[in-house]
Amino acid sequence: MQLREAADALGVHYQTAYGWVRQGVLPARKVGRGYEVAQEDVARLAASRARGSEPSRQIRVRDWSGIAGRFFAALSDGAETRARAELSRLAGAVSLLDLCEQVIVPALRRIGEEWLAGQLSIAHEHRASAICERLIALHASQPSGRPRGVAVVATPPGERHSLPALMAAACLREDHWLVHHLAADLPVAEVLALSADARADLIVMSTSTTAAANRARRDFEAARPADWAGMAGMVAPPRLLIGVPGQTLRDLVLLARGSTGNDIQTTPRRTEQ
Ligand code: B12
Repeated sequence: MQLREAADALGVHYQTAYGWVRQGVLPARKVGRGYEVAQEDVARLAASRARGSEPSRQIRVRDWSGIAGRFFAALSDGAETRARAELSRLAGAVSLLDLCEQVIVPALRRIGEEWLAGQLSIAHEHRASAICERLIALHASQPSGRPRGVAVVATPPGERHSLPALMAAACLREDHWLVHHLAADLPVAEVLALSADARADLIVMSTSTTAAANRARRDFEAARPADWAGMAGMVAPPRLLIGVPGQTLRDLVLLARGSTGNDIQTTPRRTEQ
């Protein structure tokens, strides 16, 4: 079958399937301008993904900081193709969590430092963010199989830094959560209503400043009984995780699984109606 059909059958973007071909994860034969893959190879890869395992080719990266440096340079030049190539070389062979934590996050931090130092303009920062959004979307996919639970991911009112929430959504998906990603700057009442509707187990609020995290905590605590009303029929209200700058995506994944205690983890009280 054609690679595009194989990508559809595997439930991934064409670029992801193409990346697997380039890395030798999915055997393929070049025919004209496209690729042909055998049905058995697609079935084998689909079965391995359904078992929850990543595609088999795992590599140990020795020089994360070199890659992050090149990725940063591509981002600040607005060279999307170069930035994409840095990630595509690794995609499928390392987890998306590592791709974010080891490459994208350090590059974004550096963008922030250079912006603060007046070396990059606001327009450069916006361009870099938009490139990151497209590249993360390219490598994010919902694994098949039974989800671990349902999570709603957003940023609190006034928080326009949407990338941490995008990365949080992508990494939770990789960890087999079914994620409703609501992007940025949402009123708490809206988040609660959708969470009730989606019967969420978890609400994740991503923030990039301590002020936004404090505001989020205050807004959730102050939410009116009517805002929680939709939760009334649920066996248990969702857990609320509010991320603060300095915490990592790995912290998030562990907190979401409930395998580590942390005072940031807030269990919302059910308010009497
Ligand atoms: C890109 C960017 C922007 C873009 C955002 C575009 C977008 N689509 O997201 C734009 C241009 C909009 C922007 C605007 C502003 N920005 Co800005 N921005 C950044 C930059 C460069 C990257 C942001 C980012 O994605 N960070 C993600 C990673 C790199 O950071 P992190 O905070 O450690 O995030 C981790 C955790 O959040 C974790 N995580 C995610 N979710 C969850 C959930 C849980 C539960 C847990 C445990 C973990 C977790 O995952 C992330 C990755 O590990 C940062 C630099 C930086 N150091 O972050 C500045 C930065 C955050 N911005 C800053 C500022 C000041 C602003 C503005 C106020 C500027 C202004 N005067 O207008 C506005 C504020 C807008 C608003 N109201 O929100 C400052 C904040 C300083 C501070 N501490 O207050 C920073 C740090 C830049 C700097 N060096 O000074 N910004």
